[in-house]
Amino acid sequence: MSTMLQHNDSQSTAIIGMGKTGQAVAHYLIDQGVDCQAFDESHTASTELNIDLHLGALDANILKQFARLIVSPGVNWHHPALEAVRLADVPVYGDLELFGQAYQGDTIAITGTNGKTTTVTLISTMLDVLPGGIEAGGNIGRPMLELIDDIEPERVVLELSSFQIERASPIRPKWAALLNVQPDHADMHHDMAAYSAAKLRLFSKQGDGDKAMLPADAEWDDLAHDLQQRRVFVRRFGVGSPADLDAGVQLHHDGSWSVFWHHYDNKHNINADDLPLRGIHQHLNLAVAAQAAADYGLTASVITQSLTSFRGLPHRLQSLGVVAGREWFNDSPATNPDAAIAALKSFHQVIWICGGLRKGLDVSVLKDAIAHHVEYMLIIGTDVKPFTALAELAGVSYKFVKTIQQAVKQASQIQSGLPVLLSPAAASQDQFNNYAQRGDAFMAAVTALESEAET
Ligand code: UMA
Repeated sequence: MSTMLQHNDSQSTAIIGMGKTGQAVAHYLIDQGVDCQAFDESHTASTELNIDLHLGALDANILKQFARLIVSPGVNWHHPALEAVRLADVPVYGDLELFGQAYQGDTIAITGTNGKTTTVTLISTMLDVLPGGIEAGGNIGRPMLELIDDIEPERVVLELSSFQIERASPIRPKWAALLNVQPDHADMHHDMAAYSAAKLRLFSKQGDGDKAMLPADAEWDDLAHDLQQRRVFVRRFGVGSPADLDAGVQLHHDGSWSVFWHHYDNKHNINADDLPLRGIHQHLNLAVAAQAAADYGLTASVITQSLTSFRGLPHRLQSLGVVAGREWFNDSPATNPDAAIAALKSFHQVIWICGGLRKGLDVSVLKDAIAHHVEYMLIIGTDVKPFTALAELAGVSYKFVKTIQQAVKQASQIQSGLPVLLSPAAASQDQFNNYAQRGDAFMAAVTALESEAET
């Protein structure tokens, strides 16, 4: 393979991975007149851009000839070829590095294990009413470099995964939130500490006048203190009282709850019954988004109107309605145990469809949620043993059904007529390309039941 590199070109760039990120990086660099070539380990990768694309295993000796590498978030940061390139002192980054260097506007950044997309979507919907509007990008599905392709927007809201944050020099968001840090991606990060550290880099450049939103849990107190020393305005959110917290969910004595946020000294709240979205975990995301909107000057009535009309995102604890005498819920993006626990807690009792690719995570943490909220477990996927062991640990009846279609069929025949929840607690890639395809397959199987009933 000929690399045809100009060794004296200080910007010559190898783009690693040609999915959405790689394509956007290539597009951006070509526009900048930068000499770049693309590499992808899959033999089926392709591009319509005018760029050399090399397929197959990454070869460190070739990559070392470039002045820098820009690596997609899905490529393991500790890939042996990347480690070898680093040893040769060639800088290795992700797309956030390029974004951080280029973008001069106002950045709102949201990270956390679960709830990022809902929060970012709502913030971008609400702040779009501001003069200059807002653009959303990052892990949400629109590569961040696409946001500054033609004209630079006045403000952006970025959904940032730990993979994106760890691959760049820290940026300085004006408003940044950490939603939660729960076990996930144990297969990609060396340990929880590394995963957590990646997320915390989001705050490391913040300074005077910036705002940081952190969970109320004591484990974030040191970070909050450190940020306050740097004159960052720190907000805390969680389940608790508006007297103690800036935003969150307040539980009332009668078992109901409300979502609250602050605008200067004024507290505002909405009764949870008035919100189309279910579950305290989703309502915490709404509270964070409401606080961001209030901090950007939106009035309580505009925020209330947005929260009460926000029906949520496809696949995220999405009700598919009543079919075959029971309600069906698609929560396919729940690719880790904590996301599934949050979903299970949104119900009194459910029939639970779970399983998939466990990513090395400990599913036994689901035991209590299952014991309290699950009548019957239907297990799909290839990583079966941890889930059957979990059912036995929680004392819940279960069946291994392998496919999502069989799970839906079985669930429709369970006498209790309880709601059926797909919230797998595992990734989808053992049977599907991604969680969206898994959710689509679930919805199609439920729709097929409906058609069967009609014929
Ligand atoms: N590839 C390799 N070697 C590898 C792995 C992948 O060559 O070891 C190649 C693949 O063959 C493929 C390309 O890299 O051609 C895919 O790159 P990618 O996995 O980074 O995917 P993108 O299409 O660039 O999408 C990425 C994010 N994907 C991941 O982080 C896994 C998308 O987040 C994001 O929306 C997009 O950039 C735009 O910013 C998705 C995601 O699953 C939603 N994120 C994870 C999550 O939310 O849990 C973090």
